[in-house]
Amino acid sequence: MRLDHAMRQALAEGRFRLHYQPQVELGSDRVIGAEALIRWRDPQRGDISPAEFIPLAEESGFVVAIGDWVLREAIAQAAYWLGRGLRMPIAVNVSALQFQQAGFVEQVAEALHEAALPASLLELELTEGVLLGDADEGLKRMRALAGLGVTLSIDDFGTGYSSLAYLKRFPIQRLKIDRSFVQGLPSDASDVGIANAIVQMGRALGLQVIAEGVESEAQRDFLAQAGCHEFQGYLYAPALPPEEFERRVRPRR
Ligand code: G
Ligand code: G
Ligand code: MN
Ligand code: NA
Repeated sequence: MRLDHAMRQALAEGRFRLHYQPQVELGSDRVIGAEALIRWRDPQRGDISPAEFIPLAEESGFVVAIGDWVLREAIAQAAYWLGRGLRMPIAVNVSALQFQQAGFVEQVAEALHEAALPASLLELELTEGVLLGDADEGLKRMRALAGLGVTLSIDDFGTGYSSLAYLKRFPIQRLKIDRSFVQGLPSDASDVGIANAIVQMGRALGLQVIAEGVESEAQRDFLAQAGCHEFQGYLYAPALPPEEFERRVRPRR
């Protein structure tokens, strides 16, 4: 069976899961949020990485259907946790194609409403590619989403096309430093320069800055002294099944 077909079947049969990677605050080590990352275990093929099937889904357009499911599932999880007294913002990856669908904003609003989830507990991670194409329409959508109270962030920041002018105009609250720039810290001079520049630019624009792919204390310490105070990466935890995430965040219950 072709992967594309298997993917459609997986969605229909409810085989996708979301795992949640902690986002941690400097100093307190408090978990301040979670990034939802899709997981797929196929009975025949075993685990299939989203790095493999998401690009394929983007090509075929099926990523829109997957993205709808991810959005609803993440919102349901945040609402479930909230009901259990755990107030945990969840960040969802939104592919450019999904963002550009007519009715995307309404869909987000409706999903939040149905789950009775405060919009402040949803973050949408956009890539710089979202801003390609119709930039005016994109800006309109971002403003409407921000107007709902949803947090918007730029994922994989530094790898795409966004100009500084865009950053100034767009209602973005957060930059996520791409892990490719974290990897070589603190020894690689280019990574040092890029990481410093992103943190300083973020601060100048009044944005939160979170570093992705933080694997070592040396990386974390460098980022901290550069002024970045939020981290995500294997140093803390990989993406975890929701029950395990909850146990880690709240050891006793
Ligand atoms: O979780 P992992 O590191 O294996 O993810 C690999 C890639 O797949 C990353 O680029 C990540 O952004 C992407 N990805 C994971 N989950 C989702 C999702 O729910 N939606 C989209 N569009 N991309 C995802
Ligand atoms: O593209 P995006 O930033 O959404 O992708 C997140 C991806 O990074 C996920 O596949 C996740 O599993 C992976 N990831 C998370 N933490 C680390 C880390 O510390 N090191 C590496 N190499 N990958 C990580
Ligand atoms: Mn992401
Ligand atoms: Na990234």
